[in-house]
Amino acid sequence: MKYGYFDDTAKEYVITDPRTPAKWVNYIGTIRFGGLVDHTGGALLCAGDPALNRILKYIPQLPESEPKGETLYLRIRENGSYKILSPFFTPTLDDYDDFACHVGLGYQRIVSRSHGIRTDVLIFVPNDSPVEIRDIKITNEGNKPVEIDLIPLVEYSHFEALKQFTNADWVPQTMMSEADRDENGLLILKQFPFMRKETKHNFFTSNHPVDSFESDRARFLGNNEYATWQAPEALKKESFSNYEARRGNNIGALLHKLGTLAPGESKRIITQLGQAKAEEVAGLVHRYRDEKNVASAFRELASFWDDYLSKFSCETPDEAFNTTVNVHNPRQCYMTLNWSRYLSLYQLGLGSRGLGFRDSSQDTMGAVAGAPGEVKDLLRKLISVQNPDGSAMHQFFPLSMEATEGDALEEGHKLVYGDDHLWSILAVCAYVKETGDYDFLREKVTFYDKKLPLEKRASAPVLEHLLRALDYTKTHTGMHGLPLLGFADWNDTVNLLGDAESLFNAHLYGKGLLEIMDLLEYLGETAKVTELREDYEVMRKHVNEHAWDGEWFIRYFTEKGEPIGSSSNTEGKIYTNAQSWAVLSGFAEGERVNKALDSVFTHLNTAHGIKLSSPGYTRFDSEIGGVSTYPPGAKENGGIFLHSNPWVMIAETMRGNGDRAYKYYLQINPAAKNDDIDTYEIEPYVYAQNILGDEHPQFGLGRNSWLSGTASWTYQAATQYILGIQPTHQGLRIDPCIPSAWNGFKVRRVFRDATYIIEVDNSENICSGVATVELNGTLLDSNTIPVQEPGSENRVVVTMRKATSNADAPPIARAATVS
Ligand code: IFM
Repeated sequence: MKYGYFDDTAKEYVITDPRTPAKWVNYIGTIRFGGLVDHTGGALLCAGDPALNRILKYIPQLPESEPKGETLYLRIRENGSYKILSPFFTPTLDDYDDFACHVGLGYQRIVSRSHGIRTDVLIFVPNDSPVEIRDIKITNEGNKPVEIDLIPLVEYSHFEALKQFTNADWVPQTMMSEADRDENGLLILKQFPFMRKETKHNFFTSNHPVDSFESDRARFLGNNEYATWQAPEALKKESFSNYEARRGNNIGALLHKLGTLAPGESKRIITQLGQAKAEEVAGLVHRYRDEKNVASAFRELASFWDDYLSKFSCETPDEAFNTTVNVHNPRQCYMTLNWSRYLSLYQLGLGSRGLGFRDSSQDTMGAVAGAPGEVKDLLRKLISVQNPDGSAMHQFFPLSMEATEGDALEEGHKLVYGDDHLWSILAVCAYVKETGDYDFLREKVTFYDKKLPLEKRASAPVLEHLLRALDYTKTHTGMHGLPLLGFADWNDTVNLLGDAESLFNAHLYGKGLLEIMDLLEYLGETAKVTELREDYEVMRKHVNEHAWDGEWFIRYFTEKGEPIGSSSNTEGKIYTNAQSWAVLSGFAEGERVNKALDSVFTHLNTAHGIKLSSPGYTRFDSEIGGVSTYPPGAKENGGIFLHSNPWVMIAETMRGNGDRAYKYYLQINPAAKNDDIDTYEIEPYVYAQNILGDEHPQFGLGRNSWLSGTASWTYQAATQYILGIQPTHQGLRIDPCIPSAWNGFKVRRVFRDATYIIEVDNSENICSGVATVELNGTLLDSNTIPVQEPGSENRVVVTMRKATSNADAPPIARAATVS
């Protein structure tokens, strides 16, 4: 609790000490307009694409004391001199009496008190407008009248984010600002690069008369910028210069003279930072100058989140689990749906990345219940960058829809990632199971072909795209009949040459086949199911014949047929994903399930989570690739790569080991890190991508928070496998695998527009085994509840029981999930 606490009633995390070990951030808006806001009020905003249309200049590598993107100054006038304060703590770093940054659902609210002045700033983006609102309330809480000036400030980036950092002549020569007054005399400061003047431009304004402004950073800081953000020269002057920048580092600094605030008196100023066409600016500005409209936009934001979160909520005996599953984890899933791995403090959205095919496919699975419409849109985009041969482009830029092969372009490597295309199968199947929108499978979507304009590209129904994905893997195998690795599989950093084989791809293919067979069975396409079942059995045979190492499964074969992830290796002997995915695919036979999962526990588990592999590679080896560029214990080289932890949880539930699955869940739950936060360092309210492993001297240090597949998969592990509430084609399946200490739990689930209030009784304290399911008072003979009428509310009572002898009625679930 050193830097803050969870406020479950408000669904917030509240940071009470701004000196956090790293910046802790939140996201506002969406990728259409939005970005991240840190806990000291800095912001990185963009519209549509962080690389191609960036608005604010936020340089994460600068010291934490620097303001980034946006800040706010207060100036108190005392006996002819000025006292400068930062209500956000940076950049003046003064002592404060109180500080609270409320990390909310799609908003940030920073409340601080210093020198008797309380500043309360609510920061958010309305659901339907490209504007960042900062609703600022200043209150004189002292016992003397105080004369106050308020100076909100933004610093712009060139819209081409990378150019901002690679060209220090062309960029500043093009950046310009202009001041406009509206019909009420209120100032609108516009900013644009010369070439974009006639199209959209950025604007910064407020609902209060502005005394004067600065638009050039050198003038604001002063003395050719040898002044600092702590003591800008402009703040020592009565008024700003009103200079309209014609080049240089463009900022917007608006000096508001609020006059004298009597004790107890408050003033409210609303700033707006937006991007729009010239003719649209006035309307937007007008709308959000009105306090009532701002309040109602904030209410609409809250109702978006209420609706999004209303699809699933649980009450279990574990409060930290409830908080994470009911609020923070699904919120993170929505942010990954928007931002993929593109824009965070770690993934800087500068140009080469875009949205990843594999990443975004997985992200959709965590957000599909809450945001099915947005998921469907993203699925369409993803499928449209699949190649006609069934493989997929690795990533695409959301504004231009241009796709690239990513790092697979590296010389000497294959041009594809061997796994990408298969992820869309899991994503589309999850979408149709959740929504029942089977028409989507028939919708025609184009294949990607860079050389052809969109209207000339071939197209096929979504289902055909998925079948081609399977076919690509079936027809691209190596010497053991296992799928080729390509440049890499899920693990981007093991880059083997030539026709190396990947067990991950084999398992993902197996899981994809299971999903498609389940779907086609439901659609009555039995002939195709028979054909695919044969493919499944062929791959299952290859895996078990070639990849069993004695105690665990092998992870790769090099092009010479040498194993990686085997006891015969000296480094990288065992890999987590080879074990968990052998269970998820259903390929692991008999006792191999238990042996593989127990090997994970014995060789890879640590107090901070499960490592990706062990032991780490100790020197750079160009034949194994990127993984050996990290020291042992970091990232994919034996680090705790959190994304792969929920896969082990899921596998454990599939063998019925709820206690082990839950142990794994708890050890990575960020909410549980709050007490050892100086080791972990990053936000306790979202999952990170990586924690340093036990081979590293800084074991336990987290990095790369927010944008990680951990969000989606941990959410799926918690809701669908531990609590066991699973959408299926036929209805809602209830199959919990919980810690035996739990006596039961409750869930409220909205599925295909009907509500299910589910109560699970586990008074026998077992992990799994559903004995009875009652729907609205009627006993069912299966643990899958058929889809109920839209709008209906349904009571579901579930009992979990041990089967003690053959004569007992056997549990109706958990019979044989693991074959
Ligand atoms: O699977 C990848 C992901 O696509 C990007 N981040 C790293 C992961 C593991 O290499």
